[in-house]
Amino acid sequence: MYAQMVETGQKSVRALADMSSEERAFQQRIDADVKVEAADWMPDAYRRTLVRQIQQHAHSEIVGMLPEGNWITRAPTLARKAILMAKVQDEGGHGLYLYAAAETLGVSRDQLIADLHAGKVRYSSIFNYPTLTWADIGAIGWLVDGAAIMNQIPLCRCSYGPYARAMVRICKEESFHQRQGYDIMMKLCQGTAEQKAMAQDALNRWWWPSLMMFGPPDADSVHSAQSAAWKIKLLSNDELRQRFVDQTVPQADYLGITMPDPDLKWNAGRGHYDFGAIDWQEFHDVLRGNGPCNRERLATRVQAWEEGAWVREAALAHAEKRADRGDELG
Ligand code: BYC
Repeated sequence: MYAQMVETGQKSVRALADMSSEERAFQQRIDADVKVEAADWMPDAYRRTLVRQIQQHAHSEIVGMLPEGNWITRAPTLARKAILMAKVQDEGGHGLYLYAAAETLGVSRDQLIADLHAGKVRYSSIFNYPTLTWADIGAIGWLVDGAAIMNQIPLCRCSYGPYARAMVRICKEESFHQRQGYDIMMKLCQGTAEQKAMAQDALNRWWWPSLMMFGPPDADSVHSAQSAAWKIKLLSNDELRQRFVDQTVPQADYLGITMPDPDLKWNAGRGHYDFGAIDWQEFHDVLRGNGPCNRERLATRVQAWEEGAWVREAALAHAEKRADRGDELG
């Protein structure tokens, strides 16, 4: 699939013969699976692509804390509350690893955050949907973290060393997140008819947005061909989406709930599930800022940043004091 993507993307991916000697040497190292490190020479466009993708990813983790964070005070038991708090804190940690990975490319974290708050850069579409019931917390862990793992496992092998290494730890934590979500869904599905209906309702609302997380269809994906040539993307948007559907449908069967898709059926010839058409208009509306919660999410982040100013100032003052005293940092 990777080779096919590079081939079909020939329009946007230049042949080795058309490259400068530096670019050619860079591409040959990528082709030989040598990791690119922060201090290595890299084409400006490779650097820009990584800054774009890694910061979008970092922002997604931080904004992604909000829909679930809303349920920490309403978790049904002490154990569920402790688990959810740990999960949401993990997402904050993922954001920090990813901002650190982006910083190795010569951008400052303050600038990345300023760009997010100014609405100049994206975060994942999925976090612009509301969490209406406790079952949504189960559905997010099961579906959203499940989709995230599917997308992120290949990123552990991507060509940029600092990003790939950050992803290894993130993926381990995402596995726990997915399991905790599925566990919530299992409890609800084994509970009363009303609880099972809550689980089905959450699946109905989160299924299609989860499929959109993988990005536009390959044919409309502007960055895929070049990112595949640079081995930032090892599997295509559609390929990952299909794998996610194939993995998740049997899990829904086990729960005894159904995807909200009348066209979903096993295709023995393809060895995959066929599924219905995704509403790409909805995806583009969300990307343009018109999803159900876009404004609320951004406003909450900006408010948290402003209210946290004193913490950053105190931390800086403390670090300066220690530096003046000649203390070792760390
Ligand atoms: N949402 O050419 P394409 C998590 C944009 S956090 C918004 O295919 P690319 C979690 C795309 O940016 C999970 N925008 O792009 C956290 C591009 O626009 P720009 C986040 C999207 O980059 C807390 C345009 O559409 N994961 O798991 O080759 C709690 C064209 O797309 C989306 C990552 O960020 C979207 N869904 O491929 C729980 C993974 N899809 O930038 C869970 C890392 C596409 O030209 N990122 N766009 O303005 C990637 O793997 C890739 O960036 C994507 C898109 C597959 C998402």
